[in-house]
Order: sequence, then structure tokens, then C-alpha cells
Amino acid sequence: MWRFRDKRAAKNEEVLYIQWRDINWVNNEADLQFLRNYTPQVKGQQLRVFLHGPAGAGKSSFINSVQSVLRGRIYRQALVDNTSHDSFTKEFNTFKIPKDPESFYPFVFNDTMGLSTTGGILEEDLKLALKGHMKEGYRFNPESPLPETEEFYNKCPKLNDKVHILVCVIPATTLSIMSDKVVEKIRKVREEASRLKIPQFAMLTKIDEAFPEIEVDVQNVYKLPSVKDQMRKFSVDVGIPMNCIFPVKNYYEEIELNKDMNTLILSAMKNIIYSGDDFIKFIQSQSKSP
Ligand SMILES: Nc1nc2c(ncn2[C@@H]2O[C@H](COP(=O)(O)OP(=O)(O)O)[C@@H](O)[C@H]2O)c(=O)[nH]1
Ligand SMILES: [Mg+2]
Repeated sequence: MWRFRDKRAAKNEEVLYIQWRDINWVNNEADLQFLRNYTPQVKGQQLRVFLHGPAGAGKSSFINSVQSVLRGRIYRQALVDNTSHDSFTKEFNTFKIPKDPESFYPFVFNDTMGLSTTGGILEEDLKLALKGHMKEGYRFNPESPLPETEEFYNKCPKLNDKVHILVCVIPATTLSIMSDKVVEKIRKVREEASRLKIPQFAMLTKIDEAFPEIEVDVQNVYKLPSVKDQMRKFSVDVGIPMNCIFPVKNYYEEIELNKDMNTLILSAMKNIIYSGDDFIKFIQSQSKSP
């Protein structure tokens, strides 16, 4: 029996029970198999998922969470910074998830230095990274963008170097107090991605911390009117459509996997992969056309 945590929730009883987005809480096996078996049409092709968002938003935790779901056990990699005061990720690195001892999954992640008003990754650098000009191991310089003359500047990016999906990671806890400058930065990067026709998504993290009803039961996520309101506002502010915004709860304190958390992570990843795959096919069709 579902119990209300506080009086405010109790008042919303009828609204709370209407789930506005279809999601299969009972069985996520099909989505898991889809992710495990996904292979791009072209051999050797990889989908590059580029995560950006404020420091401490949960970007690294999201990569770890995807990895946990795929491995079937909690995966702890030392890339999560639990102080979240400063931008932890200072280098441009690609994270690959091992599929078996010999191979990796065909989707990879880039986790960038935080998007803050000062000291975060520069807009120019983000744009260079989207186009595949940034080489592995480049150390971000908050003062100036990567110059063309640098050894870390990739002059002739291949399809695998380019970003295929842009994902903005935003914590639900600070969404309402996000500064105009950060919103503006997110929007500008998104506009550049749109120009390049790169599909864009947003992950709303820390939903458990922001909404006590979700902490009690993750399945309440699509029943709470306040979650939908937050998503709508974010959608309008930065211009990402509602059906590209996914609330997720990352693994950060759990020691065992949780089916509902997995369901949200898989739902987000499935949509990301579909769009990335479409985008790759689009680029390939463009390069073939005379
Ligand atoms: N409550 C809660 N905490 C989270 C979640 N995701 C990440 N965190 C915590 O937020 C902090 C920063 O996360 P991290 O992944 O390092 O953020 P990054 O800077 O964007 O890479 C860590 O202490 C995580 O444990 C979440 O979904 N819920
Ligand atoms: Mg990080």
C-alpha cells in the first residue's frame, strides 16, 4: 500500500496517481537486452555521448550507473567526486564500458568539466568537442579555448571522434535556482548542437533528493505534478523538448541494484541510443550523397 510521506502529498492524492508517461515498471528486460545487444550498422562505429552540466550534477554518477545496470552489479569507479565544490573532471576523457574481456560496448561517454559561470568549460571548447576537434587527454584551460596549433587539436576528425548525442545533466535539487548565465550557456551549446543536427537530451538527476515522494518510491516520478512542472520549465528555458528530458536516480548510496532505478536509466539510454543511431545514419547518408 502506497503511503503519503507528508500532508502536502496527501492533498495531491488524485493528481499524484495519474502517471503521465508510459513506462514499464514490471519488466525492463527488453530495454536491457536492447542496450546489451545494440550494434551500429557499420563495424567499428561508436556512438559518442557527450555529457555536460554543472559540477556535481551527477554526470560521472550517471556513467557509473549505466555501467552498473549493464554489469548487473554496482560499479564503483573513482570518477565520482562527492565534494562537488569544484569541477572534478579537468581532462577530456572518453569512458568505455567493457562488454566482455575482449570488447567494449559501442557507445562511449565524455564527461566534461562543469558548466559554471566562472571557471567551467568554455563554450568554445564545448563546440570544438562537439565537432570532434578535441583529442583525448586534453586538459581544459578555463582561461582560453583549445588553439588550432595545439597538439590536442584534431584537425581532421573522423565520424567516431564527433559527438553524436549531447546530454545536459541537471540536478532537480538546484533546477529552480540555476543562474541565468548557466541557462544561457546550456542554450548556446544546444543551439550549436542543433546547427550540427546533433540530437539532444537532458537528464534530471537527484530526483530522490528533490522530491521526498520519489525517495519513498521511485515509481512516483511520473505521477508527481511538480516533477512535470520542473521538466516543462526546463524545456522552455533551454529549448529541449519534453520527450527528450528524462528524470533519473543515479546509484550513489546503494549497495544493490534497484529495478525501478534501472528502469529509468534504461529508458533514458534506449532513447539516447535510438537518436544517436539515427544521427549516424543521417551523417552517412549525407556523405554518400553526391
Ligand atoms: N541524491 C542523489 N545524489 C546523487 C545523484 N547523482 C549523483 N549524486 C551525488 O552527487 C555528487 C556529485 O556527483 P558526480 O557524479 O561526481 O557529479 P559530476 O560533477 O557532474 O560528475 C556525488 O556525491 C554523488 O553521490 C542522484 O541521482 N541522487
Ligand atoms: Mg564528474
